[in-house]
Amino acid sequence: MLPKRAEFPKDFLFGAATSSYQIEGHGFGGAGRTHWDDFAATPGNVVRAENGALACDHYHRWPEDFDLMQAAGFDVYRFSSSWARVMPEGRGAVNAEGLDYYDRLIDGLLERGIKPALTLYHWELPSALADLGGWRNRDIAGWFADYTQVLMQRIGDRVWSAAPINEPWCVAWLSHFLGHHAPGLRDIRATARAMHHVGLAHGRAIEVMRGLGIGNLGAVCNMEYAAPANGSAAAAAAASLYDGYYNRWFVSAMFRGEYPADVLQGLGPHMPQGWQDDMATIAAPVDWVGVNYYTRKLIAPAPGPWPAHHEVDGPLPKTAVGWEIYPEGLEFFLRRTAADYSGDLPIYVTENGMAGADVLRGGVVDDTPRIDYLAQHLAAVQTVIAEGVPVKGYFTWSLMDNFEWAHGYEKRFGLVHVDFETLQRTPKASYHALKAALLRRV
Ligand code: GCO
Repeated sequence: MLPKRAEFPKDFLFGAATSSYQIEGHGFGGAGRTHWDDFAATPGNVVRAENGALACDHYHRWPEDFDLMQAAGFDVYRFSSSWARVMPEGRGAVNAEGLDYYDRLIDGLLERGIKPALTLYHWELPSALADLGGWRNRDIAGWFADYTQVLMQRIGDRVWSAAPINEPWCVAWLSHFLGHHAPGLRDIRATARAMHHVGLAHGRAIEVMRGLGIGNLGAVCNMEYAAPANGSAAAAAAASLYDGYYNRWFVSAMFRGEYPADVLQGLGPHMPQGWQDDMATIAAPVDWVGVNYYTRKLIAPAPGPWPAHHEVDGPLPKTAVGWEIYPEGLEFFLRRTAADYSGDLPIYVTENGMAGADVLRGGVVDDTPRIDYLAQHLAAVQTVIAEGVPVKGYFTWSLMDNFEWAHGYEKRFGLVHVDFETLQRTPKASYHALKAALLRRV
């Protein structure tokens, strides 16, 4: 059973989240090519080499999708804009169709009484900028600031909140060290640069938006609980380092203007020259912080160069992408974020959800495991709110099934089922359960 709205503070907001490349249909509306198109076109990177060209065709079907959100009683919708849709080459020429599209989305939300929570980058870097080194190139901070200016001077007056970059860890580490996401690099120097430039771009975008008079600006970081795989001191140290570059690096830079010393030991030699001078920009004040949380990892030491550890299979129940279900991790991060970094600022759970083995049968999708997952994580939110942690809202990932990156269309995270042949939407049991919980005000 999901907790009812009435069991949360009066001003607590419920939302659902999506991202541009995962739902829009990047082939429509004059958008430029992105590094995800290139990554997907390279054999072995994405299941069945699928890409976001059609996705959910939200580009045309957004009124239907927003009607579903409104009918469920959501207060706020977290979505992202595509840089290459606004500026197909990443710099210079602006695609008027792209700006018009985001303008329509914002007004479509406002007409339905839903607050627009915008993220300016959710991973689809324009290919023309990837050619110039992408996140390895320090100039990306300026390019991103310019894109922010172009888009926000058009729609910034009507967004409820804005965050520059979704999940800096994924942009930098997952994509440049592990190579699992575009551009698929496995290179420590590229990683160190991306780890720094993504923060610099964040700070520059915050400055631009402040300059435009836009308020309610935040940062969205993903966090994964790192548990030692065994009782040894070496495993504890390995888990702590993992926690450092995954969970502490970005919030430490943004809220304290410093990088964690344990991580700098490994990345320091590969950092761009003069990085210290950028820390004040990276720490530009924000108004809230978003935590994306899904799972935990067990970490054990391993031979080899820094960081000299690896992930070990864990014993807990797992989702369809093999992620352990561990709501205690969400409690931990909400507490620590407030205690060590953001203080009294509002914290939002900006993503939380699971992939399920969801099957459409006779017009119904029984995704009871997802309802249980949401119930456990909402209970975790209630626990820390009762302790005084200022959590002000919760967004489910995701409103609907979509392009799940390297998993293509195979893994389903949605409250709403999407048939990727017909693009028909079917609300799942979890959608109906959440709707019942949200519409109950007493
Ligand atoms: C994220 C992701 C989403 C993923 C989700 C599930 O911000 O982590 O942005 O794009 O689809 O996390 O893997």
